[in-house]
Amino acid sequence: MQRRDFLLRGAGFVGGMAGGLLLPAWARANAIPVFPEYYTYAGFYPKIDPQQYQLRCGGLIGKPRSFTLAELYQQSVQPEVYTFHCVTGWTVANVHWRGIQLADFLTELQPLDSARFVVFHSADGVYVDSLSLDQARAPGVLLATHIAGQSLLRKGGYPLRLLVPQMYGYKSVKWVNRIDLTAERPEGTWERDGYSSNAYIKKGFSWRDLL
Ligand SMILES: Nc1nc2c(c(=O)[nH]1)N[C@H]1C(S)=C(S)[C@@H](COP(=O)(O)O)O[C@H]1N2
Ligand SMILES: [Mo]
Repeated sequence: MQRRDFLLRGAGFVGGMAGGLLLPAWARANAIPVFPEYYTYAGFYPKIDPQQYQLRCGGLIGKPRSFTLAELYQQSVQPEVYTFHCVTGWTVANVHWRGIQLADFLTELQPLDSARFVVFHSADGVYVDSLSLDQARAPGVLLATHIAGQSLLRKGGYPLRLLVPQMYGYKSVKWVNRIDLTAERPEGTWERDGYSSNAYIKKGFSWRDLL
């Protein structure tokens, strides 16, 4: 890690604690915010070699496709600022993301008429979640490659994570390496435990309401 990055990360933490008011805007935009937890349902943080990485896309699309990280970075231009909500109650305010608008990416994949769901698989080999095509095409849903202007952290899903800003964090699959279009919705990792597949964030809503 560069010394500058290190300082900025530290500054981001302090800035976050103080509601971001102590830091000039440039420093806030450049500091990777600290998330209270970096979850790994699989029990480890996949270490992905950017040279080897491929995003494989298949199922009910025109033809199977595969994208290198360089190809994805080229398309990753959409900036979005969102507050991130985990269903357990923690939030991280005003996170600066950059990524590929999922709606555009899906257009490129040419879903067949029979396709109704988009399924996201993690390189951890375990974590899975899905969106309906309508949910996937909503504005702001990203295949995120960058946070605060830098590549994602390894524990934060490097090199690619889904970001569904309208929904609780469990929908935002980290280390995405496969996207399939399907006619049926497979059960997601948390849905198996009883959580709703429609995880829209609501004010004054507790995680218990989703069960
Ligand atoms: N592959 C994978 N993706 C995941 C998870 C996980 O355990 N494994 N946890 C989810 C949950 S519950 C949340 S709240 C967010 C948290 O993002 P973070 O781990 O970067 O803080 O990631 C989501 N994506
Ligand atoms: Mo979560």
